[in-house]
Amino acid sequence: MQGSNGGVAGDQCDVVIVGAGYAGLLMLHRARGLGLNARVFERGDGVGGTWYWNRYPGARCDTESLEYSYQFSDDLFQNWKWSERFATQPELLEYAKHVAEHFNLLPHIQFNTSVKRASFDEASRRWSVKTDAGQEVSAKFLILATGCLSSTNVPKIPGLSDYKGPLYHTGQWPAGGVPLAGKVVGIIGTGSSAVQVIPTIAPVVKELIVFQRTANYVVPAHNGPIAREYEAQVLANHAEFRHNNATMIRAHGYRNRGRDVSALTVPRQEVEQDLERRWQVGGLNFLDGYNDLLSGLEANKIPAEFVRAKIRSLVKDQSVADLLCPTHPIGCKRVSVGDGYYETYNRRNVHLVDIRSTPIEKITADGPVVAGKTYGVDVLICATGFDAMTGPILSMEIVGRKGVRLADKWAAGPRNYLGLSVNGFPNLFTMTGPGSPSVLTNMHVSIEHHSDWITNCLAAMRAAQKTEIEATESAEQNWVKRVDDIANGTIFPSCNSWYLGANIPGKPRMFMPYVGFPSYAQVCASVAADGYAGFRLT
Ligand code: NA7
Repeated sequence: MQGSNGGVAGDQCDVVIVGAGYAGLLMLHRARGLGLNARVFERGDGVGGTWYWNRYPGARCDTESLEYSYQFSDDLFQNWKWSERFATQPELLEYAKHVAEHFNLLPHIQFNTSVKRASFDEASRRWSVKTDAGQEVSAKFLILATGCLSSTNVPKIPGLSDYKGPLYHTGQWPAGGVPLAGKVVGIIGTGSSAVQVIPTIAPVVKELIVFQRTANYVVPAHNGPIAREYEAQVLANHAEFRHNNATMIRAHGYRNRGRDVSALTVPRQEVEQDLERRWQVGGLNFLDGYNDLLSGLEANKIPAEFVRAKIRSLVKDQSVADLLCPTHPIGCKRVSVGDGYYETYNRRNVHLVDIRSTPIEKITADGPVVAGKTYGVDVLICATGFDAMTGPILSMEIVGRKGVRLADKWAAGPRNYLGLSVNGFPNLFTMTGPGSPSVLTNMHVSIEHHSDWITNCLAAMRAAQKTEIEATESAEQNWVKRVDDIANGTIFPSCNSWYLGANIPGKPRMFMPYVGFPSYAQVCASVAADGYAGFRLT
């Protein structure tokens, strides 16, 4: 492994990192810390990844700001002040810029550049990376920090291209914003993005027509200015704060941790009191009270019914409330966090159209047609989510040993080892990809964990004078089975979520993330301690 800390290299470097979101930035910093010549390609014209693209009205994080922060640097952690309990998109983007500048990362990032193809050359044992600008760069290591929710899903509804008004996807929102005041706006989708858009724009638009396929569980955020007293406590106990959160199944929310007992063994009234307390606190820890709310369908019915009762009490028109009541197990699809979502349906200018019982038949020049009725809209918003986890990786043509394409290898679903490495694709690492806890966790913790693990691995290789690492086929098979077995002990496979790829027509159905950050981190640590067991090092 050669190394230099110089600027953007020519056509040879040690490491190519794809993506300058939070994962890519940290990986770049870490690789440079090892003295490697690392280069990032980023398709946007700035850093921030998810927070660069998702600029829709009301966009904010659903993990609390102090937890959704890089924690590897005490200096960085102590010297950034968040304004709100749940940070807004503009502030999250500022944070990414601040980090890039603070660690002098910008000279090593090439913006407005998409990687189109990466192939492993068996003669030179290097990756050849080709960009949309026609550049070709050769690198020893290829690290994909492409994010999990960065390939937008625009539904293939007949006639969509006939629509004459402006059409936007929440995940590709124009940087300058979109004028919506006084307009009739249609929005398709009621996931986390829509849950943030709907209450934000309802007061300014003339009419808002929401096309709902699946009703969603939304718990309150109770967002507001960050509590400075709490912030001071956290800053004073940074190491403990970081450690405690990493012991939680989703790597956040230690201060709201629950009891290690089944909800079914506790009097119902007591469980409901706990849920009410959590509802008043707000945030994603709503389901953390007991150990079986996400693993037992019977126990899961208690919080599900609790939220449905809340919906019925918050929404005045009971026929609308009925439509807004989800029927799938709570948490099976990602729970959304937001303020004022259900109450927004009490507004006279907000209309809910059920497209579960009668799907959108087509879209005409004027707008969507449902049950023979055309809903004329001035602006149409697709809040229809993403081809999650595998989408961003497979948007590039990745070719490993013996000319095998990753898209072919993953035709029946993603297969890898530790969610980090793929058999047949030496010296390739995926960050927060399928097979790792990723989207089920506080992403910052998962990102730091992966960047630490990869950095330590590269350092260990250098120390042992190894130049190539590749997951073995059997380690990969065992890992895929392990991820699947764990998921099968939970409620996750019981509904059609994007965790399973079920939102994308034709995508193989396979539960992609690993459930449980602490056990995952433990396995990764013991693999490294065992001299990278399950990997072939040459
Ligand atoms: P999500 O959570 O995937 O939500 C997408 C929404 O769009 C959801 O309500 C979908 O209904 C709906 N959808 C998707 N395709 C269609 C079609 N073809 N027709 C009608 N409705 C459709 O994406 P978000 O952007 O809201 O959130 C993504 C993540 O970002 C979120 O989980 C957080 O991690 C942050 P469905 O449920 O599939 O029936």
